[in-house]
Amino acid sequence: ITKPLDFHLLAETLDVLIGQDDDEPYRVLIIDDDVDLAELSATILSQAGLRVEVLNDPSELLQVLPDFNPEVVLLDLLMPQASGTEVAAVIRQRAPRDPIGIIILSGTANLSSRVESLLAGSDAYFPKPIDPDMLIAAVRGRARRARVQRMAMARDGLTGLNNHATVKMQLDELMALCERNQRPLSVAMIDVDHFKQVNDRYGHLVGDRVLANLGRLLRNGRRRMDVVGRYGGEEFIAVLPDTPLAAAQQVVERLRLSFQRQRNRGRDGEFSVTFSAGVALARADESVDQLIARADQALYGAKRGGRNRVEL
Ligand code: GH3
Ligand code: MG
Ligand code: MG
Ligand code: MG
Repeated sequence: ITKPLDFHLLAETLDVLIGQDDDEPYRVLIIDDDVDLAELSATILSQAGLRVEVLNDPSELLQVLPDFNPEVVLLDLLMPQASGTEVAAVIRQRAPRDPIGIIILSGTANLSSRVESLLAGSDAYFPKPIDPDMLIAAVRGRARRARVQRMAMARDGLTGLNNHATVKMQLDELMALCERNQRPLSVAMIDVDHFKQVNDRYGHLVGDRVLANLGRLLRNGRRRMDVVGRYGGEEFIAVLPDTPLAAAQQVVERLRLSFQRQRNRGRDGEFSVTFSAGVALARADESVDQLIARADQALYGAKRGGRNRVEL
């Protein structure tokens, strides 16, 4: 006889596997015109450790959604301003790829409006009143899924680094933060040297492994505050907050040396690969794109100057 599955342990193991710290509570947005029922659900869910915000008027949805960024929206079906079905449709339309969970609760709805709410893109329907444990399980299950999927979508599949869209968003935020606090912020654009030759000589799978190794090196070699991402094919970006230009150059120089020292196995023996990098310091009132363009210019200088070097 096999032991029954310990679901609690399983859930914990899953969190460890995806590297998720449960310090950050799941966020739930409750939208219900019935103030008392909304408060009841809010109390149940906050006592279960979730972070809850309540809207009694769905027309405020678009003000709250971007800032609160919930993993789950819990919707009442019948509301005077807009039905839960309409709200669900709006949420799906504004971000079709977002795995945000939408759960509908209703006491009085007829079958066709329940069916419609599911067709509009909600994930589940529960009649009110819902058992508190069921509510917690439904919300937490959806929230975990949404968070895991969001994390997977923010990453690059080959290297596990933040992808282009994520890292640009993070750069935007960090630039604003450093400017507010009058701290320097530097950016490095990193481009693997003669990478086409690596693919041509050793094949794309070996090339992939080189990129994955560089991704690991950047992730492990970065300081705690630094953000590294895969900008495109064989191009990477490092965002170094609170770092003046000279210090940034040192950090990237250190990474360049460790990458150069890595041995890669090809079909006719070992080989090493290098990268070039351009570093730029953010200026006040500069846009993300302007800063990246200046780091790119520095990178171009490094390529022209003979590659395997870091230029400002
Ligand atoms: P340079 O030193 O001037 O940067 O030369 P390069 O050969 O690195 O530059 P180029 O832009 O000519 O070639 C980049 C190559 O990177 C071409 C492309 O096939 C390869 N590449 C981009 N993404 C991947 C990937 O995910 N895996 C592999 N194996 N190759 C990739
Ligand atoms: Mg209602
Ligand atoms: Mg390139
Ligand atoms: Mg290249």
